[in-house]
Amino acid sequence: MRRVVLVSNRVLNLRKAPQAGGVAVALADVVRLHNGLWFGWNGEITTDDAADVVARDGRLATVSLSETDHQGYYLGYANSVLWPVFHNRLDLAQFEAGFFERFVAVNKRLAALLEPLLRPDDVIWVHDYHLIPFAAELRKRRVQNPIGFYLHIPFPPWQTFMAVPEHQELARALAAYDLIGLQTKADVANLIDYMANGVFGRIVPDGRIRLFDRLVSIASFPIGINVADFAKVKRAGGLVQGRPSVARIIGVDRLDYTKGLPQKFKAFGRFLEKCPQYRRQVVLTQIAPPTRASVEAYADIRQPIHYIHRSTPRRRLGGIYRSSRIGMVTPLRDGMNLVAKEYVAAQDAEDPGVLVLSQFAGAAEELTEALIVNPYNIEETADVIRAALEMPLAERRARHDALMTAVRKHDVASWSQSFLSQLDRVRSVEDPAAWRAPEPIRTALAKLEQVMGRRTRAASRKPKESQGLRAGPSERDRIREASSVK
Ligand code: GDG
Repeated sequence: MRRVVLVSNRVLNLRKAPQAGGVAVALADVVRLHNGLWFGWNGEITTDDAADVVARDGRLATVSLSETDHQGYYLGYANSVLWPVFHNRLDLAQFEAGFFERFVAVNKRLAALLEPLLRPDDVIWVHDYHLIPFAAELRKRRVQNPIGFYLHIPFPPWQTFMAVPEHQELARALAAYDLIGLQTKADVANLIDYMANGVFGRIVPDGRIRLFDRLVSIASFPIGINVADFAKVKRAGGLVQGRPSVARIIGVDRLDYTKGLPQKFKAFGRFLEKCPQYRRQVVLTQIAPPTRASVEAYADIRQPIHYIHRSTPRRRLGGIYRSSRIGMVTPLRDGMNLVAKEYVAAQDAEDPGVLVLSQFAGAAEELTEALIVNPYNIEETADVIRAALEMPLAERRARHDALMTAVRKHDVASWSQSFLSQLDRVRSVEDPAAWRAPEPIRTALAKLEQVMGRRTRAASRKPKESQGLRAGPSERDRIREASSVK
């Protein structure tokens, strides 16, 4: 059986309970499902020499980072440039000299450390924005294996992406992959817009995109959860403020400016103002484990509001979800948001709670039966909290049923399987390194070009009114059509 080599910034110790963080949670599941090797950073910071040693432990191969690498690559380019820009927060991006060079250097070093561990029939699956240049670095080392990339965060509108000084280098790096997977159709549209408008990407007849000298396939693969982990949970007892007569609203978000915590607290406050009869009847419990505390933009977001400012054991989370009347998932921008899916999966189908979901979470594309809100609209969100609390049982059941169908449809197993089989398909078209359109297509294209050439010449001789007509859909529409979700 061929091996799947997962590469991600952070590798978790599989024997320890998973910590907060969507990517790590999902990959821990994938590495258990597939015959896999998981390569990446072990979370430790060491001296330069120690950073060049790969530690093997069963399916894990990990390295540490030096202080300079950690500063420039992780805290710097990945989390102070790419994370804010990809979440539409250009105002928070720190375009500092040296960050990008360090980012590429770390990717180069990691690629060099992985290469000796690779086998000819391995399939390599690289995860997330930290590692965009990883495939290009492997290709420079003549690695020919299929390499796929999955972006866990949103892809921004093309003009936002063009603000990144190194956007062309990033695009070139993306072109080294055979398949790029994104969370949603909206992200696919954004990336294709960027490729068409920003770096002259062109569609080829088989639906891939010719970008620089490579052919790359793009599609959406909405990530999911391990439904069984949450489906059998029991209600949590003894939780802070967990009196049975009190309805709980639950929020679980890494402490991050994209998660919209201030807006959530404001909406909850506004709800209590508007509906005083609910005072002391409803509590908001917010679990907010701290992350990336040394990135500057994260320093300001601790609120003087009561919340659980630490990580909660995963086995307790399910029970907390199940005993909460409302799951409040209101990020300002989110690639997917697994908490929304976990909340749904943990509900009692006979007496389910209600999911309130931001329209800006990727999950909103699938979870259409949630109560969808604009998190910036405090007034509306406050009203939706009330509507959720007062929703009749029959409607709660009907919505939950539909949501559960969606959560089951794209669970973590089908997510990884569909990405990997698409990568196989893409590679089997032909060897992309030596890709040329098949002979019949080349002939057909040549004929089409001749005909179009004749038409254009004829059109330029025709009277004015026919000149504005287009022969067919625009390049952008064609690219979008050919790459829409499989
Ligand atoms: C990125 C993208 C995308 C949270 N607090 C605790 C805890 N968690 C777990 C949750 C969930 C995970 O962490 C968080 O995942 P999210 O998807 O909500 O968000 P990100 O960490 O930002 O993940 C996101 C995801 O990647 C996957 O592609 O959905 O859009 O931003 O599983 O349960 N787990 C424990 N204690 C906590 O206190 N044990």
